[in-house]
Amino acid sequence: MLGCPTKGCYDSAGFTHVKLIQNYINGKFVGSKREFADLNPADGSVIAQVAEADRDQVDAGVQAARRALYGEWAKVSVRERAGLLQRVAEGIESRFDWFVAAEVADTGKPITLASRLDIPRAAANFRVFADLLKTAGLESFQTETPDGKRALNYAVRKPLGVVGIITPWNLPLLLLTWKVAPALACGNSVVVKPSEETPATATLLAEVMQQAGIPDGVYNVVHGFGPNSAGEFLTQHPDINAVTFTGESETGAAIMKTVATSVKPVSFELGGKNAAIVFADCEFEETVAGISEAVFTNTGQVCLCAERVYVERAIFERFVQALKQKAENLRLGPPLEKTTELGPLISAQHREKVLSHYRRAREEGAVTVTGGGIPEFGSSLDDGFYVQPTIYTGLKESARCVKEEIFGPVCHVAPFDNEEEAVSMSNDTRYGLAASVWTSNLKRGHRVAQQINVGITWVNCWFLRDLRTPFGGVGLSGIGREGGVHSLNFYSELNNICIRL
Ligand code: NAD
Ligand code: 6OD
Repeated sequence: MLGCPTKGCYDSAGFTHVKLIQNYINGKFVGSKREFADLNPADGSVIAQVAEADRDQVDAGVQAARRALYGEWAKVSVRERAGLLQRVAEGIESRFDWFVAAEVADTGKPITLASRLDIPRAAANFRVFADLLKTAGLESFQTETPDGKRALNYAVRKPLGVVGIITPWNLPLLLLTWKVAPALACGNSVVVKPSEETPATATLLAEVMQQAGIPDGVYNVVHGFGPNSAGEFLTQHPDINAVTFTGESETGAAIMKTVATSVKPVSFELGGKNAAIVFADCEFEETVAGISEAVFTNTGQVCLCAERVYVERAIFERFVQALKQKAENLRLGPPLEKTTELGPLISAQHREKVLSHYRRAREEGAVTVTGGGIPEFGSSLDDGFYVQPTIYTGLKESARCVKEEIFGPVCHVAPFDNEEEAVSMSNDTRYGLAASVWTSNLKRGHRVAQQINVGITWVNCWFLRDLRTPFGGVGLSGIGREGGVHSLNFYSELNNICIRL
């Protein structure tokens, strides 16, 4: 296993013993002068120590990535690159149980969720861009010149260079590979800074990269925090060519300021305060199940989760009671238990943030339909960061709990009287990531979906992804689109060539 420092940390039975998770620079695993603890959110125990990259190590990562751009990597043909990405996907699949165990230990998410969503999607991210790479075309125009002759314009793609990739803790490997795969597909080299809360799978991926034959320096991992740590050292670095970031809107704003002076391209996938609109003509049971999933998946820690649910008045009371039932039936428990549906929040600090929103909701006049506190287990899970799935009603649309992203297992349900009102309430936000519309009238589904100011609207479903489609947000929810050819466009420079014929 080439001495990977994460080897032995995780196996299919879960975490086995404490290890040091190291940085990965120029094809080597390296420690640092400073270390920090990686905690298991399910019981607060220490999983591993993590080497925090200092400024010199971030620089070493960037310089390794820069050298890689002009080395062996530059000579790899498109077909070979696609083959390498496929091998990375196979490498993830062949270590499936390790990746699942590492992700579960770091995040506390249920093993069933990591096995169904996070790790398969990570492999799929590499496959989709491997396939796209072989088929994506480019525009060309035959142009009439002023003197009646002709010219031919065509564009070619070039790598951007060294891409800095900074990712959050909620879907660690899924979101990291969503950016690494297209960046490598376009011939770039990358320095990734995974969340300090979830350092493991980015490091396991380094081992996969080595074994797949990705040249040294093409994929580098630096661990640490944001301000005055590896995240900021990376975004401040003069030799990176672009930054792609997923995380909070405020962090996106800070990164934008940092890179503004050197005018670097950015792609930002940021927060959301997503609406779900439920019409009285919806398939009732399917919709209740769909909304429960949209609110509570990953303990509400998905940027696409619905925190505002608008329900047509005719079915409002019945719907609230049915959703309450669903919430109360959700099984909170140990992440490795196959029957567990809801794990903890990521950290004590994040739980305090969510609980402060719960308190504020009550101060703002909310009616607590269910939840609102901390569950009791009578076991070591009481040292973990669990909260109850929670539903509120009765808040004004101007309440802070209706306006601000909470990022927990919680929603506010409000009634509406007509389509226009539902659209207007949904659009009354500074965010604009995702929405869902639930109706058996497809004409209305189209009509409403087209009026909502977001990057993606689902009709009678939620988080159903086709990786070729544009993904991103408007307003505070982000800048740019990734997915399919949109990713290729961000991760490459287009050079137009005009030939007078
Ligand atoms: P965060 O913004 O706190 O941290 C994300 C990453 O940025 C971490 O790696 C962190 O260390 C780093 N970072 C923090 N400050 C930095 C700085 N000044 N410079 C450079 N790097 C810095 O986000 P989080 O708490 O990890 O994740 C939750 C947030 O992410 C939520 O707001 C959620 O909505 C959002 N999110 C959005 C999407 C999307 O696709 N739109 C997906 C997942 C999560
Ligand atoms: O599915 C995706 O590609 C994606 N970026 C999902 C983001 C989820 C946010 O937590």
